[in-house]
Amino acid sequence: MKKTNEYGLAVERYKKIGIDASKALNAALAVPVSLHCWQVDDVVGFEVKAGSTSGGGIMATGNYPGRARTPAEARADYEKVLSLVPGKHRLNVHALYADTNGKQVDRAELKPEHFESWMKWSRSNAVPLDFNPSYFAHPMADSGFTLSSGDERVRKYWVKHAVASRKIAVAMAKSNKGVCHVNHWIPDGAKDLPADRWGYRANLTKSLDEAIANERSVDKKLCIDYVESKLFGIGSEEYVVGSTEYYSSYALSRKIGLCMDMGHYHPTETIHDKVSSFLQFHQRLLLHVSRPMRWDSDHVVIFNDDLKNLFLEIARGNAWKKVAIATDYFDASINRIAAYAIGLRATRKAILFAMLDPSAELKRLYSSGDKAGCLAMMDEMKTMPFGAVWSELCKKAGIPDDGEWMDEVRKYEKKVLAGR
Ligand code: RNT
Ligand code: ZN
Repeated sequence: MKKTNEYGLAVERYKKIGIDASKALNAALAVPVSLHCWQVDDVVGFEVKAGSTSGGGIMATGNYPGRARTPAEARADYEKVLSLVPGKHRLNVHALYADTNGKQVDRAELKPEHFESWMKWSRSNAVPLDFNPSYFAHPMADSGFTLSSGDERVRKYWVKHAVASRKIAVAMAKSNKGVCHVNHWIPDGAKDLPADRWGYRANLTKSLDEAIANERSVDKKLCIDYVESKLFGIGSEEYVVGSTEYYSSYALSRKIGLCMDMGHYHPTETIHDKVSSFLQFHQRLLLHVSRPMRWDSDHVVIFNDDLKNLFLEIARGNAWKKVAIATDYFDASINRIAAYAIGLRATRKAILFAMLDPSAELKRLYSSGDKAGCLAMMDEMKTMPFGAVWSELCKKAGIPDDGEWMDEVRKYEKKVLAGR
């Protein structure tokens, strides 16, 4: 293929600093990003509900028209999204997106058959599935506690859901001839000072051990479990049972994965510095790529410093094999297909940006004492002809370039979304 002039010049510029842009571009395309199923419908899901429920501490705000109301509508939307985002993708399905043909199926009773249509879609689109038990938006979660509940009936119920979910994950892994990443996030926590911080955490340990660590019926080579920590939620401002300290320790002691969500820390705290700490000891990390705005607001991900710094850290530690990347945000106030495309394109851009990092040279400069030279180079990387490499990446993937894809969204909005 003939190189465009702009790309050819960019290749030369990167070559001058020892970077092979075409190699970086190919490497960036190969990193799997798991697309969250829940931006399509504002985390509502397709369950036939058992009763009124509380939200579980998360909330999508806005009422932009065009929300997907059925699995078929959602899948049509994912297909549109996938035509607008370059690179390798997976689809991250939540248990509350079960496709049960109008039948009410209790979460503790969910089986692989209730996700058969997802697995079929996954195979025919060559998009492997990941999975999440849904421990929220359910009458059994109304007390604010699930796996950590002091009510044995409630606790046992969610343990059952966890095991059922992990079996579904194994079926998904087999269907995709690979593995399935399973993320456990629970909303458990207290709005105000709990009298007993200890009991809930002890209960959670007991539940996780029953559902994961000591559960022998699930193949751990196929079902890769992660636990997601959090600092606060709506209605759990004072105390969250599954804190970072708690889950980091749990994951480490039970040899399972740890999930870091970019919105789950103090408002000015970022996660890039944590990667090299956790990966000294942990086996693997799952990253929930999100954008907090003053709180865990789950804004659409953009190509900002937080995102760049996160992937730069993975590149500088060559840790791509130890991290799984998944998007997690939901904005109901703008076109949802565009929300997906913006966030997934930004994620892939940040991966490419990291692949183009002159890590070896930066390390050499720094360790030789030339800290100013290192800082200068880091800053100058931001104004390299990155856009030309990104355009080439889009072209190679057969995906519309910046400035082109939004028209596709507008057409889809007129043709499909407007009719909902
Ligand atoms: C909530 C967590 C969790 C959810 C999804 C829907 O704060 O980030 O990952 O967003 O499971
Ligand atoms: Zn998350």
